[in-house]
Amino acid sequence: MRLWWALLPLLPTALAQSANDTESLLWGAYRPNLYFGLRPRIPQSLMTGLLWFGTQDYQSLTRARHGCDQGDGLSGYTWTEYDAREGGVQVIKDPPNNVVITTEFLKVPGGEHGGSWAVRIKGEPLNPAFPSRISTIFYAGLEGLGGLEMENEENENGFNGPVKIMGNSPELDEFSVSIVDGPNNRHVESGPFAHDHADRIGKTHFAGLRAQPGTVWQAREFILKNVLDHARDVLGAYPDPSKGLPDPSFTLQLSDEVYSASNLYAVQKLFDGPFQFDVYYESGSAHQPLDASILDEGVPALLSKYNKRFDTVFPVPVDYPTTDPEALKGFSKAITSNLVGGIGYFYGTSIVNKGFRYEWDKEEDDTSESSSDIDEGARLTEPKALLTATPSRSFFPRGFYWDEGFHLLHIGEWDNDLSLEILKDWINLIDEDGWVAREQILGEEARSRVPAEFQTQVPTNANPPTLAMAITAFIHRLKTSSGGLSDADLGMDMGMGAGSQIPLAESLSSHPGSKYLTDHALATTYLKSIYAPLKRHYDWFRRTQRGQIKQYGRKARSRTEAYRWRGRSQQHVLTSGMDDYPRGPPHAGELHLDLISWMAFFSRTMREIAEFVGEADDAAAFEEIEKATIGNIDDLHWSEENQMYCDVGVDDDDESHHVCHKGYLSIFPMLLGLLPPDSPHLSAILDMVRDPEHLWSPYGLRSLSISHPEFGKGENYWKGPIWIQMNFLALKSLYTTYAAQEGPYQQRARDIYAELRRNVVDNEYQRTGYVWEQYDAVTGEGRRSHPFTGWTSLVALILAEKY
Ligand code: 6A9
Repeated sequence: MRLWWALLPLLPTALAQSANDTESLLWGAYRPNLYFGLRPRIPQSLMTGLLWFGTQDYQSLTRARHGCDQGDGLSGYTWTEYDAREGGVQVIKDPPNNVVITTEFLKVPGGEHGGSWAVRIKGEPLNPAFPSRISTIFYAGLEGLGGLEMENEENENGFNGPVKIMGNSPELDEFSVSIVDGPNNRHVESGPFAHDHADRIGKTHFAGLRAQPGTVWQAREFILKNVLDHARDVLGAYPDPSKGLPDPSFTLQLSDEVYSASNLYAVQKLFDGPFQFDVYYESGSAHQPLDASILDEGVPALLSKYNKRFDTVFPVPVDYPTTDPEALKGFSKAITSNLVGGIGYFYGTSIVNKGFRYEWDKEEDDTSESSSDIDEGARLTEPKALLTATPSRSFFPRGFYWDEGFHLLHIGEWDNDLSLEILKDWINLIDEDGWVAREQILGEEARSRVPAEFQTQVPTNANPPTLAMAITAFIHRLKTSSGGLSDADLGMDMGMGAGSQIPLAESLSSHPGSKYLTDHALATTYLKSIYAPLKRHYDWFRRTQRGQIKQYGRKARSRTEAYRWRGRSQQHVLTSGMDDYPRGPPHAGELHLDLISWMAFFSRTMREIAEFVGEADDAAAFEEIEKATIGNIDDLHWSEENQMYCDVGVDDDDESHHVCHKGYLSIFPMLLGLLPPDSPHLSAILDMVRDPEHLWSPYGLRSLSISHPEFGKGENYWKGPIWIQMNFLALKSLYTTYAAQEGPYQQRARDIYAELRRNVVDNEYQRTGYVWEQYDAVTGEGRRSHPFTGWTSLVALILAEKY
């Protein structure tokens, strides 16, 4: 009895922990546009970041590294391990400055405000035969309410001791940030680059700056200006960036000044050779002072735990043909870690133009502006918050709607509850009409990376509803984890070797991101909470992207289910996601095969979720629509003459006809698993897929047939190049449906699956260092943006056969 009373105060905590463990997700490398930047998931709060530059000349200062930029010439920046709740390790190789920098990030739970964390930043010469003289600047800036204060006194000549910044904010409460040198940083007195003013090297300088509200993200500019102003004070003039250092004893450094009411503190260290320093963020309520031992012990523990779990969740199959399974695992780990380490938290306004319509998108009573008025109706929205993965840290460090559904398939396997947190944020973006903007460019920092002409989003424009895939995947995980469905029911038991089934109970119990898979009531509550907005979103698609059924409709079994992407231009259908894929000329009467396929898939997901949350009537209605839509795919889009699925176009005489371009579009009903395994059209699709004269290449399926007259022409974005996420869809539908279920083409589907999987994995794997946005349709070489660890990371799922 006594014991029971003693435990009572603990109860609320225990209960709170049964909900999604959002505390462990408060902090993260949520500034993926930076090489290294931590922030919490709080709109206005503490922003931290790392800058570095070589001290050999002034040019190196102007090329100070901060935001990920292909122009920096780094040979790689890769999270080798990253777990959103625990931390990770990133390796950054910077040949121009002859340094490899490692960032080790460790979360330390405790207290009531999202815990503490520790970071170790290490540098080593890439080539020890050459000098490596680096200056690092770590900063912490506070947005919003609260304050920051430096504990140290100003010190003109620099010093060696630790630096401590005290702070508080409404959400984080009391905290401190300390920056502490490692034990072996080289003091220049003993090194080969010793010189008169050795006291400046190996020592610490700092500055306290004032950043106006909403500008802390520009820390790099403010900090470099302070360094240059200091140089001007010492030299009598701003240094000439085209020249080397005027005096070898002179080092570029911060001013060692602290302005009153500073909200941005920068702490600089100057190193010669290998270095190491730690940053400790201590949450006051945790009452746990941090020191080097937390990293000394915590990082190896984190790595060993990560590696063990990786083997369970994404095992490299023992029978996968490779000479170097360890390297293959390292690759799979890195792409998974970079996808998760590429998750960002964004907050701010975006630009929306409600008035814009193309001519062919105008309804009869439409009074909206014409295309020439595009800018007039552009307005800033209310600020919104979004936790999301990002396609590319250097090129596209922001949220993209249809990319995210793919990201969540991968993230959800590693950390189910994290994928639900992200999904929830996207669901929260659904507006009262049911619309979500394709590209989420939230706030000034995000906008600074996007040319003005690409910033405006239009509320009549859609993008493939891939969030439906994430919801379906969650429901399937739920069913498998609670034993409700057998593997065979889910089409996973194919006897294809590998044997990659998760020992689910084992991997679930060991990770905090599995609460929603083990607690059925929690899962149901979650699905109920997203059901209404999701339905609004679905209704928006059906209402606003509806197509007209004309002549072709004579044989259509449904009069309603036909679809057309709005917002296309003459040459592009950006809304479809396949920007320059060939289509017919724009017309109010055209019908798009990919969109009707997505709508069939979305209807299926709506049915699944409605069943799960007990909305039986809705489920029946969705099922009707799903059937009608799948029926209309055949009735409206199958061309008997061409033996393929096609768009529908309208010619000058107002006659409908099929618009057929062999490529990803033509195989959509198969990609999304909509065709039954005994469909008479499956054989033609598989033929096209497997034909080297069309889609088949030794590196994956091409977006457009190599025999198509437009293959490789123009921008050549979706006119041939190989996209991994589309190959993933093909592999997924083959594995779970066409190769798994009995049918006339089962064996052929199996053969194609096995070959395609190897082609995709082996091509990727040979390109060490970076993964790319797409791959050349003829040579398989990486093309366009890199690193691109958004949906290209799906290779890890393909390798482990986690579909
Ligand atoms: C242009 C230029 C610094 C294009 O991965 C994101 C999207 C995909 O959703 C889409 O299917 N990518 C694909 O066709 C990249 C889109 C980039 C648009 C922004 C601004 C800024 O350059």
